[in-house]
Amino acid sequence: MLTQVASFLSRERLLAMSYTVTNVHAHEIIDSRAKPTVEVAVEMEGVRAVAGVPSGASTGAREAVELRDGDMNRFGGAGVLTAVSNVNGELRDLVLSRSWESLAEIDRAMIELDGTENKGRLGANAILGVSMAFARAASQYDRTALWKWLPGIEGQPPRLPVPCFNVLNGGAHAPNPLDFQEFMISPLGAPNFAEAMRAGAEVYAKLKSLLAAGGHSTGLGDEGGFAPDLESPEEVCALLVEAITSAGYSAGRDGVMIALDPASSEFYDGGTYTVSGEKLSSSDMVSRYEKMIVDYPIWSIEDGVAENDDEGWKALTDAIGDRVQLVGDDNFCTNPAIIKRAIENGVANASLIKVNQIGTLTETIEAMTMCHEAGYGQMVSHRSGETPDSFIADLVVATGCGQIKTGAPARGERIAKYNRLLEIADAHPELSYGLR
Ligand code: 2PG
Ligand code: MG
Repeated sequence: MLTQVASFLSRERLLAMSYTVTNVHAHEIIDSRAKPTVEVAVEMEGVRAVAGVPSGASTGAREAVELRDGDMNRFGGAGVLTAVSNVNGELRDLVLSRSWESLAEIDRAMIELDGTENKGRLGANAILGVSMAFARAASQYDRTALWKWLPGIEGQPPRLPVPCFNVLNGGAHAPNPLDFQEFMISPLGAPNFAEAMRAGAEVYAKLKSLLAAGGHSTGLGDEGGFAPDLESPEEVCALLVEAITSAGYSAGRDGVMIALDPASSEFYDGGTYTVSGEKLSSSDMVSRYEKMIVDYPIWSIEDGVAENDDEGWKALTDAIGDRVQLVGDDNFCTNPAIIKRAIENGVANASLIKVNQIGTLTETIEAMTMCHEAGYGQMVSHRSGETPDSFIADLVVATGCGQIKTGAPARGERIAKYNRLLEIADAHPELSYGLR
């Protein structure tokens, strides 16, 4: 097919004028937690591309619907054969019915076909699989790297992100007594992405030996971080500082800092937070974070308070929003309409970005664009249930938001993303590294 020269920001791209899909096929695969998920293949003339759909454990109530079969005779009800047959039936019919000029066009058509607010009829896991596999197939058809092909964000040119390595797991991701879900290390001061990876891996190794020396388990949680029998978040932060400094890095902005995702909706009930057995009010939580950010080199806190604790979110933002990044995940659900209201109300100052929370790439990029325009940060994220698909590595570079979290620097489904970033970094030394 003839191509046209299209210019997008600083990128010169040779893109097809339209894409004709010759086949779409989905089937059930197994994710990193032994749960079924959807894999979709999209074919265009001479090209076949596959995408795997991720799945969360600590999910926000307003996430787009992940269709599960509920047939207790298969995978305890977690099968995804309905979503698979929605791809192989209605979605395939739609995709093959015409040619598509853009990702946005095919995404909009799928949203319309679904016809619900939350993709509850066809399933976000069905729709997202097609969206991702279409983008990857189209990029291959255009012989363009996926990150160059994906729509970008005006004013946020492509960039290599700071990786936030989840080195110590708790909450819904590990069977230990730790209530906070994620303790991440971010090499903010690294000179480039490869050195950031090295810092992450070296601190991870140090942490392992410190845990072992302290008689703790070095078994892993769902995201590849260690899951020792520790209870206190402060104790973990102190341990991380020790791992960072004994690995030879400074525990600060010029070296490696700490990012937290307490995922506090998981330990919030009836207006009370329970942390290591202690009952805390919303304002107790705010005071606790105020102290933690003074005592430890913490630069980012995600879901510090619960998704429906609106007053807590406002109080937390007012108290420390000028000093640390406050990331909305369970409360925002990568949903442009929800994020818009939060921006208007001055809640948080950044959003987590998970493609399956909203269910299409187009809406994901819309949410990111909205954040960018409001001066909100964006952290692209994996899910705790993952596949070896490295799609989000290309997405984070394309959108230039400067931050990603995709687990520990260990386990295949996590390093698939980090290694893809290393590949892009190696091939494109002209790309800048770091936070925006
Ligand atoms: C989170 C995520 C990813 P889950 O809370 O940010 O780390 O966990 O995929 O279980 O929602
Ligand atoms: Mg989270």
